[in-house]
Amino acid sequence: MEIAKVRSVRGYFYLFILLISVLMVGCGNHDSEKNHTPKSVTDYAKIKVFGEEHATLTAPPNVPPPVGNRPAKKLFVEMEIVEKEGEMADGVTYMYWTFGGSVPGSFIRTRVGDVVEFTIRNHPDNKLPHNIDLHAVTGQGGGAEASFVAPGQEKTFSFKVVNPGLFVYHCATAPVGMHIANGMYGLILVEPEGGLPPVDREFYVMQGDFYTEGKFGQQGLQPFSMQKAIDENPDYVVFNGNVNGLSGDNSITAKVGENIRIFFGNGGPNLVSSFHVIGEIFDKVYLEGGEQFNHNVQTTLVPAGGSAIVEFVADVPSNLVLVDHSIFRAFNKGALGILSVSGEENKAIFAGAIMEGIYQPEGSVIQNMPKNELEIEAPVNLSKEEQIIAGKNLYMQACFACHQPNGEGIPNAFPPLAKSDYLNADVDRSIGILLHGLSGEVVVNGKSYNSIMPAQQMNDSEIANVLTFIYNSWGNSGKVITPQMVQAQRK
Ligand code: HEC
Ligand SMILES: [Cu+2]
Repeated sequence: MEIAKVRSVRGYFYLFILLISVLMVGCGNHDSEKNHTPKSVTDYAKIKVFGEEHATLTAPPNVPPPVGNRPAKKLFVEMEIVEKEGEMADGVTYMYWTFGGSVPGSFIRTRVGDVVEFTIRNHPDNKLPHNIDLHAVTGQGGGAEASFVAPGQEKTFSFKVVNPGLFVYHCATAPVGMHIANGMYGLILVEPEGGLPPVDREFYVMQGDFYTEGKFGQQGLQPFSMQKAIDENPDYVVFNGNVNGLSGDNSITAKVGENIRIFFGNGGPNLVSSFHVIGEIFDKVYLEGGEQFNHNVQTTLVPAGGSAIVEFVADVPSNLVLVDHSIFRAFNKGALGILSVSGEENKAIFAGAIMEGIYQPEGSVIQNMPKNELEIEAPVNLSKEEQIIAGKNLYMQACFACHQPNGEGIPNAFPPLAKSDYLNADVDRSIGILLHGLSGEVVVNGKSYNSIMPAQQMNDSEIANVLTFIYNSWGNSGKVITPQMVQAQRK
């Protein structure tokens, strides 16, 4: 009797839902583009899979090819967790924990109804256990428990994606905040049936905040600061893992007239992003990475552990600047990226003088100029003596703190430049060290050093001068280094 009553109430409820759905289908199409009534999860769960496929994964800023019209499949995803040192900013390194070797981790592209068979491997050289919580997963911990894996182990777990959208994944091993803060996040896209509408270019960009013992720009390997993370006071707020992650050599490019789609995620761990592109307006934003979209948006709010898909046509040539519009993060903490758009001007849209070349943000701390920009200053033809004088000045600014005023270095920490067999053996190698920095083991005068020498922000003639000074001091070989020799190494 009780049960029968419940049943009939439930019956009315279903009838009601049905009625609502019919009404919504009837009048829901104000927008000319398809903004269809989402199917229910149970509907999507019923989608049958046809065949199998190995997923292509990509590192940022690239995304795998669209799913298009393919049916739902059994999709094999394989991902390796790698703990590795990488560059946070010029001269600053950080021990990143990564999904697939990059920050953000590998991009996974699926379609609704796919059954994903996910194999996660924890590299034997790693120090810690990890796991993965995918926001696209309906199930305990988003897969966290099922994927918990120790170094040198692998785990396979399986799930069906039943909600289309753009989802964050992240590590959820304790201390969770620390694993995310070290770079353990990425995006998984679940395309709707029939795929997203095609565009000309797609990019993968993710914001993250980082907490280091040293303040912004402090040189060398910077350890994670738990206290700053708890205080939510990051030193770095960046796109694609580091200050140069989306600028300089890592800038993205497009042509005028192209339709551009950015899959934007926010790994956090703490900050909410006010994602904005200086010089464009988003024609379309899939709010929070879901199925609803808005048009003509200037800035979209992306929560930590959330996403958005933004689309726009690059109408005029320019360097579009991607920022978190909490603007100190952009100009002082690294949240700045460049999308360089080339092509024909369109005076009807933008009649002002279009600045060609590199966007130079205020605040000189961010070095996002491409390296060859430093060569613009014409090399001055100095005599050997003039080079030595200029070089000594530079040495006393840039090198003596580590290598010491007399070039003797500091035992076990900084190798000597005085009578250095390593230095004298190879001029081009020395130039390369100033250009790119040096890490790993080196043996100088029979003693081994294993530390980090930061790359120097110097132009060609400065490098030539400082090296000529060193080669002509403290019993070294007396060689002269010219700006041309440096230029040759830069290329
Ligand atoms: C922050 C400290 C630091 C600064 C500043 C620094 N170096 Fe180094 N340098 C090192 C370390 C550490 C190594 C060894 C790197 C390794 O073991 O991997 C090194 C190695 C070298 C080497 C090769 C090893 C040798 O002794 O021949 C050269 C050459 C060199 N530095 C030149 C310079 C010059 C020139 C400058 C200034 C423009 C400079 N360094 C500034 C720390 C520094
Ligand atoms: Cu982890």
